[in-house]
Amino acid sequence: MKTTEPRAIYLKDYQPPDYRIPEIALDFILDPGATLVSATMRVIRATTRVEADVVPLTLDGKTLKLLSLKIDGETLETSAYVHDENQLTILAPPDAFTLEITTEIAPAKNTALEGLYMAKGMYCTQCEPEGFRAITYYLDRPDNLAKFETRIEATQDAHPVLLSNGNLIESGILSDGRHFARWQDPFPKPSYLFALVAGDLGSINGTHVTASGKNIDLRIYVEHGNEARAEYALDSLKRSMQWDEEVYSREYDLDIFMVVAVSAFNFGAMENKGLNIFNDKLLLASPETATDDDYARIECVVGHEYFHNWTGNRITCRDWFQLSLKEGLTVFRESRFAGDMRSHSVRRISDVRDLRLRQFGEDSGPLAHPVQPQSYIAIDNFYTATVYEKGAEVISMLESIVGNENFRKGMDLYFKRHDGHAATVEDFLRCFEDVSARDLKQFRLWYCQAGTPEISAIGEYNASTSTYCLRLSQNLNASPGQSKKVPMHIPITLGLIGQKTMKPLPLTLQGENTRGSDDRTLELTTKMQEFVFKGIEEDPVLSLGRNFSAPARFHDGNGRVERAFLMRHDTNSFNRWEAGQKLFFEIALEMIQDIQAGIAAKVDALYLESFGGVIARAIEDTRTEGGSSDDPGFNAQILMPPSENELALAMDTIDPEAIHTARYELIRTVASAHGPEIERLYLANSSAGAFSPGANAAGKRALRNAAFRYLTAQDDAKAGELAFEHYSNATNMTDMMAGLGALTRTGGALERSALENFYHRFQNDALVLDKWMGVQAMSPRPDTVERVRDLMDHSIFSIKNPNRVRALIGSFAAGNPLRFHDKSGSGYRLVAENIRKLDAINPQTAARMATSFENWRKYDAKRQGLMRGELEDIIVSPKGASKVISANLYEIVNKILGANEA
Ligand code: B3K
Ligand code: ZN
Repeated sequence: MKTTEPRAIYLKDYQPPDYRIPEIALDFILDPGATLVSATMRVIRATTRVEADVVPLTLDGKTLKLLSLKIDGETLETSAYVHDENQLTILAPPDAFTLEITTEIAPAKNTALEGLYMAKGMYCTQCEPEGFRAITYYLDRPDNLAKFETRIEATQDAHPVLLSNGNLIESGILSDGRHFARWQDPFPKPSYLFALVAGDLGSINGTHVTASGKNIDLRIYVEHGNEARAEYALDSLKRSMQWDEEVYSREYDLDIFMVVAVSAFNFGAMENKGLNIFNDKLLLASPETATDDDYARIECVVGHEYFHNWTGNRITCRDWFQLSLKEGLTVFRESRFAGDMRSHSVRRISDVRDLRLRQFGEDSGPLAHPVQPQSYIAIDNFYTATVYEKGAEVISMLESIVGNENFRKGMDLYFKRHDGHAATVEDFLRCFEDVSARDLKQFRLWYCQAGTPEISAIGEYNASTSTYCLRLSQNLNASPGQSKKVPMHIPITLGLIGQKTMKPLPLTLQGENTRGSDDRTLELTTKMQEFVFKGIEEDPVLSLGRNFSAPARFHDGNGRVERAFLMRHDTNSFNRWEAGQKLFFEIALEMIQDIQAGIAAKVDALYLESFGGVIARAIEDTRTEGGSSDDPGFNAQILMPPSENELALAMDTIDPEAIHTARYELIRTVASAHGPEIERLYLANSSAGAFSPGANAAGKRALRNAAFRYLTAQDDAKAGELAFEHYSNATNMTDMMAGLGALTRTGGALERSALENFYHRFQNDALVLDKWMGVQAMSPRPDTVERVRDLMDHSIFSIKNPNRVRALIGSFAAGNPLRFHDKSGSGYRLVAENIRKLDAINPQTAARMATSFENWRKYDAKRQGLMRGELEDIIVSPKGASKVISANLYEIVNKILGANEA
């Protein structure tokens, strides 16, 4: 815990360490209240910075109790070192020596869930980014790579399974009846990749034979009784391993790959070498307990953590400012994997929605930062959508600029050149410059400049010369700490569709001799550029920013008629979806204005007509399954309007009530206009038959549930009955949740009955009850805040478990804008109270939750005042003195309150 003004760390201050620790042997004698950790390390003075005769060695620690300290077997005199619980300095160490440190830690008291902690009687670790220092004093920084050996000693009955990184080299029973295991990891790694698990766990096993014929032993450890629910994760793991061999020629390197599910975890999962640790929510699935979204997330997170073995573990980061080097790249790899496993268009749509919702919001507010931040107070706060999702978009742009072939060559070179080292973003980009002979200096700005570029297009068709002149321009607004921006290197993919023929036109630039393709990527590198296409024989409609070719806002200059046209005729499925979304946005924004002016809002006829076309096509696709039709998952996406949170992004002053009213009204109007067709779609996609988690079956469920949303749009008694029937007849969790979701809108006895039924059915299953809490927290009904408060008193809720907190409070804050932003301030109070309570228990989770207030300045004065009041109350006491809060929470709240204050 810190008070105010914790120290910031700057990228520009990076220095390599004065000493290296190439080897460490750890010995854990596990005990909930007093675990003894003996660390024996070989320390060598680095040769690069040896000017002074004597260079002290400073090691990081966090709330540690030092029991003993030896150098080369001799206890060190107290005058030879200084220490507190957060640091240990040996004043005049020799040039090379063995250092033995014994510390005592209390895993059972560790509620922050970093370092070594306990969850349901099981010991486990989370060391990224700086948790290892809560285990022993160490050079806890990613540029120190060491070979680890780990001995674990524990009771046999409560902790029969003892795991760490690498290969098991010895195990046995001790004279007092306890037992031990020794693990050795041959691959040097930074401390953030260390892991230990000790518990009473069941497991499922599998094998993967690599392309070169090596057998890899695969094991997933779970609580006893959950084994069958880990099968999908095991299957996903096998497919990930194969995919990385096929697409990147990367094989796994150890003989065994283990994954452990844990019930209390601060985020999704962690890529520790050979021993991934997963939040159980992202590992366990069965048709009765997991939705299709859960299955899809498990598949891609298992892939993500596995892919880190090369992008993150074999090649790690020099310092935490390079975080996107591993995270952006691994999200990129994960996305491509998920697309290959399921549907590229559906995955692209979901990536873009997520990016706009979380990253664009971040980029336009007080927490905006570049993909490579320049400073931080708590590095935990920089595991953000910008570093991850925008970081992945940057890789995707790099691929389109250098081309697929050079991209693969550049990746090969990166693996070859930097394997076994801690690298930087520059090192990475240099590989692509070297293979492609392209200068990526301007492209590098994507890592340095925060904010979302605006790209505007003005197209002009000249029938007499058969040319189409496209003027593209870019603009990037100032962001905190960056007042002046320079033009970026932006790939812009586009197409032209003939208005008459409704066919794509070949894109040949003036001066080119060969006929161009129907879809091409232009590179915008200056503020404004003109491109003239020749041989354009008819007036076209511009399809700009295909597949969302850059993380930007695209202004294509199209009107509603063109959008409706593209919704139907664009040959790029992403842009067909995008045209529908844009049309919806424009119409909804107009309705919002009417609502604010007290005029009855009317739905545009063109939208209703276009929507009719989409349904007709979806029905047709359902009939012609397997043909050239769109997949059902895509049709589900194109049928669903943007969420209230997405609509909020388009407003200068966000009006949560008007947004809610307009969106519901639009859905109701569409439902009334196309009721019979929507019903046909609902019936044609019934969920009958054996359950499959695959893309097609999941897509059909999504499509049917999209139709179901419209069929229950009136939120009246009839809708309630249909929802209850949908819920009661459901044979899988996806349909059950869709039914429950509708019932939380319609309310009444049927809602109560379904919620009770659900609770009794799953009362012993915390993960499923998280969904039950979440769906209630997202109800638009006026009593939701009270309901959430009641649920906080329910025996299943615990503020110490991040899954429970995210399910209840997180769903409310992020998924219920109507009630979170209730004018009374009751939603704000609820969330702020929990942030304050959480901070004393788990600062990382508290800080993350505080970002719910990030865009407080985009609301009206009253709401701004209420939010600011809650934020101030987190950091200052009524008398004006600073409160004692964590550095994590301080950094976030201070930035949210302070920036843009001018
Ligand atoms: N690398 C971890 C994230 C660690 C977050 C620490 N606050 C999981 C991942 O991105 O794969
Ligand atoms: Zn990652």
